[in-house]
Amino acid sequence: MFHEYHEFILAGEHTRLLIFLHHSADPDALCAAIALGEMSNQVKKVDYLIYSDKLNRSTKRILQDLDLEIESQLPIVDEHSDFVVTVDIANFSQLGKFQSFVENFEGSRISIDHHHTNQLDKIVDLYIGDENAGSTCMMITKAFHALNITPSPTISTLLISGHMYDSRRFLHGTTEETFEMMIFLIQNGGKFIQANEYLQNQMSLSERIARIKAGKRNVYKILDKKLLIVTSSIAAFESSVARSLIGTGADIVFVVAKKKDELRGSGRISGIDGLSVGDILIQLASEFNDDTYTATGGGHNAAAGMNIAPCPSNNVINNLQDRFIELVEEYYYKNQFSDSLESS
Ligand SMILES: [Mn+2]
Repeated sequence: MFHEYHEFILAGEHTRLLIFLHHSADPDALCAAIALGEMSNQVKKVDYLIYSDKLNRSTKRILQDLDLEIESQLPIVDEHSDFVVTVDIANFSQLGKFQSFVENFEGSRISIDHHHTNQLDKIVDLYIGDENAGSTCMMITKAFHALNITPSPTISTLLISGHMYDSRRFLHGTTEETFEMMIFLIQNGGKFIQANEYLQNQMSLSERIARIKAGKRNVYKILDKKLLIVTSSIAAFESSVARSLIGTGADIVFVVAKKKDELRGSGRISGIDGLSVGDILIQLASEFNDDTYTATGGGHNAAAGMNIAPCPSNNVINNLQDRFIELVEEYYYKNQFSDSLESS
């Protein structure tokens, strides 16, 4: 998979790599980007810069510990010597303030991603996707392994950390091969304890308050006498609130947060066979995408997000949440029906 990337670098026209992360970049995105930069530099002297519109807390801690900084302003670019790679990104709207730069960049663009659906695959010059990898860090680990390139101890630790983050400490996207790759990283000096420490977060007071406040705005519906669908809205920490609702016992949740220029939605699902919250949010976004709003959605079966810009009125937000519940029902019964057809 990464052989094409390897050949692309070796072809030698490009000397600088501009790596873009999704907004509020998480450890999977950041660690994969640093590792990709170092790998590219080992293949052939290629400088690299990493860009992100904001970082999450674990990501900031990693950068602090390594004494690294990432870019928040765009450089002057030369489209002959620079090339762009987006990492852990399924669509341009996830780029935040760098969206229009990447959209309009006329040089070579590459996308490396592990999401279930990626809307850049037909747009970029080279798309490297692996939805079974569990994390972008695991994709990069496999690339080091397949290309016979040795990751440094620091890079190995970062790759362990990024995979642990995205897999929720080996709960999702984890197979026997994951542990083989973990052993590969540990043999190259990766430190498991350090990797785990990067991810230890004390929730801030405001995050805990967001979780408590969301309770007041929860709407729930029981489906098929056994599944609990919950929607909620909050000012911030929508993905944390969504996770906490799953922890509380919801089966499928959708939490929205109103921002100045957009609405951000976060969906989570807990173990309902054949139901993908990523598919549901893609469908939901497509229905709210019109002359007034730009809506995009996507992600994984178990966790996904959506954005609508500009931020819609409360009325439209209510419709959106109602429609989410309807779509869950539609997808759920469609699955039930196709199951019974298969078994008959
Ligand atoms: Mn990821």
